[in-house]
Amino acid sequence: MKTIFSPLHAGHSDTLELVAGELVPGFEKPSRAEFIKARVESERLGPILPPEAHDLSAAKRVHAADYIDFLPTVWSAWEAAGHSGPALPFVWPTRGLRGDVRPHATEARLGFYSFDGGAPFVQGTWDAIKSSYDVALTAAALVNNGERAAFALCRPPGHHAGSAFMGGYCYINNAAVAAQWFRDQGAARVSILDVDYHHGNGTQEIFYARGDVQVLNLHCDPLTEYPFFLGHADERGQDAGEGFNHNYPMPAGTTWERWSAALDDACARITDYGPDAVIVSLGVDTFEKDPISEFKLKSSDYPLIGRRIAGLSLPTLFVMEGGYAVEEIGINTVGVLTGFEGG
Ligand code: SP5
Ligand code: ZN
Repeated sequence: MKTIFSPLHAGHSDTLELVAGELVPGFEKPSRAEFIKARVESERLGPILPPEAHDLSAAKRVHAADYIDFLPTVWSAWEAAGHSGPALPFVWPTRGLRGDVRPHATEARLGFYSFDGGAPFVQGTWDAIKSSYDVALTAAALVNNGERAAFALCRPPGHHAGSAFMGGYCYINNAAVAAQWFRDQGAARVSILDVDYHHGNGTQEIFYARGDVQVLNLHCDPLTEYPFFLGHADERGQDAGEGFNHNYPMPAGTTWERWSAALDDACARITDYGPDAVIVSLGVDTFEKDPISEFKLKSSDYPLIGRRIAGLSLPTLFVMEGGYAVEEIGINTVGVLTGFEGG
């Protein structure tokens, strides 16, 4: 299959994130994408192509326009306010505060448009976000034009970004953008299968009241794991979306046996739903050696994921999400893709 990749991801580098009382170097770093790209090449998965530039209208189909318009302004406003290090929020409009009045100060807007201190901005961040969006839409077009599958090597990832907020290394929700774009191209139904270790809270929020995009999430139980405040099994969708959201929270220590049973169940639901296309939010932070995660999948498990997804026999767009064991991220990610092609 073809891979879409942009070198502009690399400008989103030398970040910091706020984790449990500490500012630490960002786990979501450029070498992630470079290791994946190198493995795509060494495994001869297929051609690696650059993205085509898109305007932001497709982003505004799933995100608030004011949120999308804010993102390109952050770094210059942050610099103009006298800062030189990464831009991060530190105040949020939680319950009891006004979430309906947009503040003027950049440091306040960062909190207004985020849910955590895990989506930093440096000088190259906007160009990386935009390139990641272009990568997703370019890969989606390949699938829409008849390719059985395509790989959007997105960086930064997207699944924690909601309609009007960033967080968890995510800014624009690439998978959600692609799902809406498929709908706008005429797909009647689209399924999003999120296999990242963390719950895709942004994707769930965006489609929660809709029946035309089914969302299935396999992840660590939010009672004990980030993003903590969404992703429970009783979240089934609302209104027209009732019954079209499915969460599979699993405990720390989960291995292939339990995880693959959830995958089988999710795949059966996709088949029942009968979508025109499936989008895989492909995180490999389920890996046993992932530095921030607690699942225990092995490298040999990843091709089996691809094979199971291939069994759906649907046009399939893979969108890169998380995975922080940098040495093995290429092996595991491309393992899913070669497993898909072999299956
Ligand atoms: C796309 C994606 O995978 N985003 C994940 C964001 C996770 N942010 C919280 C990181 C918490 C790190 N905790 C370290 C615990 C080490 N045992
Ligand atoms: Zn993750």
